[in-house]
Order: sequence, then structure tokens, then C-alpha cells
Amino acid sequence: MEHTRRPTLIEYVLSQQKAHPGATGEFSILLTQIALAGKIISRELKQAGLAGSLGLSGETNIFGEEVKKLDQFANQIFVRTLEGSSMVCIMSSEEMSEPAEFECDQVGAKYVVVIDPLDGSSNTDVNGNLGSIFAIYPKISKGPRGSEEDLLQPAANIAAAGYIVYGPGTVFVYAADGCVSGFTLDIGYGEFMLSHPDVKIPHKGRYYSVNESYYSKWDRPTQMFVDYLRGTDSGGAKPHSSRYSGSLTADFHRIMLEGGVYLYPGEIKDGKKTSGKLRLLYEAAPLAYVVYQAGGLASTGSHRILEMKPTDLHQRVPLIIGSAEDVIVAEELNRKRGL
Ligand code: AFP
Repeated sequence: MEHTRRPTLIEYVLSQQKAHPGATGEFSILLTQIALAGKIISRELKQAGLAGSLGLSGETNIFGEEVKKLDQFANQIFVRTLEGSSMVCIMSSEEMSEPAEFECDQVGAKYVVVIDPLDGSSNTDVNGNLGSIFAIYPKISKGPRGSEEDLLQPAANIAAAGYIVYGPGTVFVYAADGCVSGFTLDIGYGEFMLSHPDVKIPHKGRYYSVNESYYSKWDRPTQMFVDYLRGTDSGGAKPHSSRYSGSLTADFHRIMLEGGVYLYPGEIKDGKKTSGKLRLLYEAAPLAYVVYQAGGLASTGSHRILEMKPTDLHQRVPLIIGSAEDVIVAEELNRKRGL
């Protein structure tokens, strides 16, 4: 009897690389280096309660947020692993106030990476789901060194993007060349094995993910959209079911597989609409690229995330992301209410 087995991540990436005759293999190595960082973080999370790595680090980041020990650990692992790849000239992280530049010579590092090293850190100490989010851009600036110009590119320039979900299992999902594929970590092999080939998000969804405790602070179109999702104002359409885990990555993964919409809107403060909490570079743009490759959409309500040109490394943006039909309903409500 012939024993077949699933391809590993590197085998799959190399097989995809055949579609690019000029490819040098650097991109494949970089992708597997990011997966390596995910394996190391996954292992640490699974034993964090025993290893003393739960709780606060005692430090506060430039946004005044208290930093968890695991936030720091995950960020350090990504910095070291990306530097070790010698494929990256500059990287930026949600956990770092300034980008990190890596030694690179004339020919070397032609990639730029942005990451949210540990998404959902309010879940770390309660064994909740967590994630990491990444995007890889080509280097566009002249000269050997990377610059802020390389980091502030529109998501449409992304070469590949993805996320890692740390839940009951650890799943690595990446999008490139119009295809989204998922790999589950086989802890026996220590390898990510293909488990979700060619993911396509359902056109219309079953779930919605939003922190409804902010309802009173939202503008009218946002409230009307959530009323529609709840079925209280959907003209009899079957309501979506609410799921909110505290981790965008975990909620997004459910929506990618089963359809629906995640939103983190801005709030009305002093008559003005804020930009919400999520970061354009580290959260919204990478996931917008992934959902778009899978047939979904990502919007601020009035602008498509993929077309946005970032102006600041830590810029925040309202986000509505998921099944195309659901996102379009939200945009329609915004358009109708003239916002
Ligand atoms: P943290 O990583 O700071 O916990 O933020 C997680 C997150 O960016 C996203 O993953 C969650 O969906 C959202 O924020 C949770 O924010 P609220 O606690 O305001 O709902």
C-alpha cells in the first residue's frame, strides 16, 4: 500500500515557486522563517503557565499600553528570526516604536516585513486564543539600506501576507499569487502540514465579531449595520451569530472558513469619528490582502483598505472585514447616510 502524506509548508511553497521561473528561493526561505517564529511562540504559549512567562513585563509601550511578557517574547523571536534570514533589510512591529534595520549588502535583503507579533494579548493569561499577523513587501527604496518609504507602502504592493492562530492547534495561513493556504502544526513532526488548501471565504456569512459594549459610541450607520447583523433590522434576513474572542486573528480565521464579518469601528468623540484601535500596517492591511485573495473584502466603511497609502507606522484605522456581501452592506449604509 502506498503511503501518501500531506506536503509540508516548505514543500508546498517550493512547488508554488515553480510558477516563477526567475525565483531565487529567498521568498520561500523568508516565509518558512516566519513559520519558524510561529513554532517557537506556539511552544512558549503552550507552557507559559509553567515557565513563568504569563503576566506583565512591567514596561509600557509608546501608546501607554502595559506590555505583557509574552508580547516581548514574541516580538524578540520575530526580530531575531527575520534578522537571521538575511532576506530582510527593514522590519516594523506593533510592539516597536521605531523600525529595526538589519545589516544588508548590495545584493542581499530585498524584503521588508511588518508584524503584529502577538495579537489578542488580553487573552494571554486566561489561555485564550492568540495570533500573529505579518506582511512581506518588496524593497522599493534605492540603495542597500531599507527606509520608512519601504514600510509605508499600500497593501496592494504586498508580496505575501498571513497570520498564525495559536488555539487548540496552531495554524499558519498565508496568501500569495491569488491563493490562500492553511497549514496545521504537527507537533510530532514539528512541521506545518497542508490542512486548508485554496481557502475561499463564503460570499455571505454566518458570524459577526464586534465588541458590542461600544454600541452607544458608534455613528448611526455602524449601529444600523450591527442591527442588520443581529437581525433586528435586516428585513427578516436570518441573523448572524455573534462570536467575539478578543483576538482579531482568531475571529478572522473563523470568518475565513465559515463566512461573516469582523468589525472594529471608530467612535464618535466630540462630534468627530475616531479611527478606532486597530493598526493599518500590522493588522488591517495584511488581513485585507489575505481576505481579498480569498474573495472577501476589507473596508473602513468608506475606503477599501487595499488602496490606502499609510502615512504613519502606527496609524489606526476603522476596520470592517470578511464576506464580500456583508462588507458591501456596511459600505452601502455609510454611503446612504452620506458619511
Ligand atoms: P490586544 O492585542 O491589545 O489585546 O488587542 C487585540 C485587538 O487588537 C484585536 O485582536 C481584538 O479584536 C481587539 O483588539 C480587542 O479590543 P477590545 O478589547 O477593545 O474589544
